[in-house]
Amino acid sequence: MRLCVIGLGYIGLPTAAMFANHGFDVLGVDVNTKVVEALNQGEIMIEEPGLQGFVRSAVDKGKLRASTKPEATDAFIIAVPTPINKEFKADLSYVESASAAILPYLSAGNIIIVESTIPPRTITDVVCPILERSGLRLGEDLYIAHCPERVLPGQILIELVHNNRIIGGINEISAQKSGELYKHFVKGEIYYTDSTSAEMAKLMENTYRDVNIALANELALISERLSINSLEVIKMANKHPRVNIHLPGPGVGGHCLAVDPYFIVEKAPEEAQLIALSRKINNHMPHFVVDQVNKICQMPPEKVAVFGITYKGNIDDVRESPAVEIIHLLREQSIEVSIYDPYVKEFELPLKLSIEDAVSGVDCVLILTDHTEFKSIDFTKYRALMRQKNVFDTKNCLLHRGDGINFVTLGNYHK
Ligand code: SAJ
Repeated sequence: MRLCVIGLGYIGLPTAAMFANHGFDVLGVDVNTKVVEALNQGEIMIEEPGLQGFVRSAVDKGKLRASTKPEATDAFIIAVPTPINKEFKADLSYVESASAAILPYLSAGNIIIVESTIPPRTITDVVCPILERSGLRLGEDLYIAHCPERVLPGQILIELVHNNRIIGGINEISAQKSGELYKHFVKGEIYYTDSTSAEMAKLMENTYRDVNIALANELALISERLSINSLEVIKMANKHPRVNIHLPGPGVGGHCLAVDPYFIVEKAPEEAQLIALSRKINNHMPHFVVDQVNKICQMPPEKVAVFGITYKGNIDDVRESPAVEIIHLLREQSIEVSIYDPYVKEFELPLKLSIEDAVSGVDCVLILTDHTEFKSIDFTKYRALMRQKNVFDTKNCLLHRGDGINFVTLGNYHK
């Protein structure tokens, strides 16, 4: 079976390789010629465990190739980005142009699946009207479905196979036909629904997590006021069989949790009050962190070492990372920032290449990401290099907390 995957990013590329390694003839399409050229050589331009070898094996078998233009195939999967614009509304231009780009190649019997995260009603109100221009009958000649991706960066290849999938068709046959495709590799359950329910379910998954984290972050703020250890409180509360409070931190980052809730707010601003407030609470955390840095230091801080700038641990992705905002806020206060993140190759500011270099002369070490290798750092070893001996761990990840350093953990203000 022939398949065309539009968009070769964090979702499209692993999905294309997955189908190709399961016997499909896959054409990956991307507007970025560098991505296309690299893929045709078996090379990838994103970091994801196991992906390089997986892609190479599909390319070597002749099952996966790339182009800047689609071709006529049996099925099309759209996996392009849906960023947020300045008005906090979904920018659907990539979904629209991908839908329009496949029009000349469509024929009766084709399956069209949108995996991109989209606001509710996008399939019916935006994608279907574009596909109607093909002259083919939707739901009869063309089978259309939304099948949201749900994989966690860092374990995409495992989750693609083992996660449950939701398939929302514009009618039952569309959902069934789309499900047949995924059955080739999905080991989790496949659940069928309508396209709008699938769109909203995907958004609610990430919104649930964002709202839950906002609750944890609010608790961290309360715990500072009341001198409580909120981390201990969460641990204890979660011993209840029906409670699962998430963890506080320096803010919520990434292109999913920090973005998707706005797609709901955009569509129902009057009603989506809790969702909007949660975004506000999480967006406030970088300010709280910077205030804390000022409080922790015995003398006004002049230099701070930031450890970790990615939006979460063990990845190279800095999109929407709270660390970027925190660095910006520190610099606004004329505090010099030295940055250390072994996962990041390029950033808008220079990166330090060693721990010694990063902590030299600083008033506070600020841990913003829980990369595994940070956990075992013993900062007491670097004590002499620091001007003021403060370490602020916003991820509660450090294992060594020896003497001679003032260790503070975000959320633990128990006195
Ligand atoms: N975070 C906290 N406290 C927590 C958990 C996370 O502050 O207790 C922060 C992280 O540090 C990070 C942010 O939240 O900054 C998001 O991280 P994440 O691990 O929760 O999620 P993502 O954005 O990497 O991936 C999410 C996943 N969604 C859910 O778990 C419901 C993933 O399955 C989705 O496929 C992905 O969004 C997506 O593409 O939508």
